[in-house]
Amino acid sequence: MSSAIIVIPCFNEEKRLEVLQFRKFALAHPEHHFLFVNDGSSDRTALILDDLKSAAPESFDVLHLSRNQGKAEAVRQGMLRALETDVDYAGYWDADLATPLDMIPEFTQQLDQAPHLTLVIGARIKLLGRQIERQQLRHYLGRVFATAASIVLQLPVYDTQCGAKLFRISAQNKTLFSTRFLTNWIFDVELLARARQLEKFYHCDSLEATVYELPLKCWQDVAGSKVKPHDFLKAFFELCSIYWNYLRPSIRKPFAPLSVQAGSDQIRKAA
Ligand SMILES: Nc1nc2c(ncn2[C@@H]2O[C@H](COP(=O)(O)OP(=O)(O)O)[C@@H](O)[C@H]2O)c(=O)[nH]1
Ligand SMILES: [Mg+2]
Repeated sequence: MSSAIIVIPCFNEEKRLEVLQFRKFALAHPEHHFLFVNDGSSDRTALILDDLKSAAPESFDVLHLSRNQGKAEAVRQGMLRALETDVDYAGYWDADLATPLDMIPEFTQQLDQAPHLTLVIGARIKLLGRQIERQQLRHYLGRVFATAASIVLQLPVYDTQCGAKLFRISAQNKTLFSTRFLTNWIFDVELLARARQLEKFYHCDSLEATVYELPLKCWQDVAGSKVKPHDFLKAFFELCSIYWNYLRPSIRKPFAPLSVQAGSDQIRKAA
């Protein structure tokens, strides 16, 4: 049975963290593990996470960052540690469980069934027979943003911003997290832009062939979001910055060297 480690970024989550849901899932799925990243929270988040860990250290671990650094850096720190772990897959998931934990086995199944896939991302598509409950304004703003992101990336991706993603452990995926992100809330787009660079400079397989968007059965906007209305405006400027720093045709050097293990495979393939 395949195993996964899921990074949960947490900033002041004492009111939203559904500890019981995590415990229940961990009991039913001992093959999966959680790494909570406490991003310098000033409430009781640290205590709650430490309790969770001491009750079941085989399922839960906590990384405490001494000061708040934002979701992108918290996820990056967690993923760097997760990708070094002896499991099959590593991913990240929003702490508010907008995407329920029950979806994790569906994500792992996709990677199990299709060895050519390196990344599965959740997609919030409002179809009949699914429960996608999103505030109308955020849905429409989100659709405009997603369309702009897809144009900038030149990739027919539907939903870059869903907070549930699972990566196959590979040197290529490690490279994606190797340096600090330029953006915060839209680092998911930056990740795909980085992967686009690996395609261009190291002839890695194309994102069209290796990324799978999994339409979620259930997703729910959870109150208490830290995203503010002006973040949407900021997101469009950040999108321009992603284009400029990663995707403009005149770029001659990738954001980071491909790590050695993947490098030798890929360079052999390119030769
Ligand atoms: N590490 C870190 N995580 C954050 C921060 N702000 C939000 N998050 C986490 O990011 C995830 C999504 O946050 P949320 O406020 O629900 O954003 P939304 O769902 O996009 O509206 C949750 O796991 C939060 O704990 C932050 O400053 N640092
Ligand atoms: Mg949320």
